[in-house]
Amino acid sequence: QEYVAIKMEVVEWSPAAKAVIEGKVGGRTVYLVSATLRPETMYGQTNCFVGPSLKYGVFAINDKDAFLVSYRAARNMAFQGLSPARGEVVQLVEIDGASIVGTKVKAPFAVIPEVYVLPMETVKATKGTGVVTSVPSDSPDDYATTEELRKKAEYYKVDPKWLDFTPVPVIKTAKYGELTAVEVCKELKIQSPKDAKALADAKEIAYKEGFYGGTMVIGDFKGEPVQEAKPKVRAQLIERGLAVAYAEPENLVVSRSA
Ligand code: ZZB
Repeated sequence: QEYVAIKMEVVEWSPAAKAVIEGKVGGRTVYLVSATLRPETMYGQTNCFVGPSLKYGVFAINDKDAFLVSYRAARNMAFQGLSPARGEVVQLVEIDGASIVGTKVKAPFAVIPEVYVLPMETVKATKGTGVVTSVPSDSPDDYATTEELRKKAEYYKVDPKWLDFTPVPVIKTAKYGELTAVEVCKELKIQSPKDAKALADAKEIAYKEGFYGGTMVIGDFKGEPVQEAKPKVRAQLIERGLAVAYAEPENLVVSRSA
């Protein structure tokens, strides 16, 4: 699968992240980088997620930029032109996910221009970059997790002001309207991010409805079918330097032998 890696520039570190990172990045601009298959939903980003118990690193991409991602993603990136030298991983500092929570980042193309990093216990270390951009209007996982955090902010150690948003309409579907993920979560009676089976079903339904039956309600391609808008939004993000293409290992093997 070829992902789009969204570059979310750090605006303000959480105090814990600042203590770990300050003075360690050689003056580079640091981006939290999330892997997505749904670039057309970026208008509706409301926050960003990291796994609180996962390890991350800040990796030099060149003299100017550094990416905060999992080590595994940095190693893959080093074979895709995203490191100082091919195959070379340059880790500037290591940091755990819990420390990153509360950091404020820019959200490219989003109606909410700056968003906070929140914890998501179901982030997989083995997929993408380990950083996930959150679109509760169209991603059932994101909706279920942000609702859970609202209910138990203290337990999850999040400041309620980091959750001061509502889902932003991006795509209209005939069956579910403008907030597909919210409606699908209601239909399947999803109560928590731990309802793994129901969430997997919800994700599949939301993907299918959005991709095959969805129309954009926002952005430069408003009114166009999602299938047509998706590659155009992807291209815009990359052209404007707000994102880069990122492939996972299976694809790398194919492209190297090709
Ligand atoms: C924004 C977005 C908007 C996403 C949406 C989905 C949806 P897949 O198909 O299983 O590969 N993701 C990326 N990395 C991780 C990770 N390490 N752990 C958990 N989730 C991760 O899923 C790819 C999607 O899973 C990515 O696309 C990302 O969330 C998330 F409206 O980015 B997505 C119906 C889904 N809608």
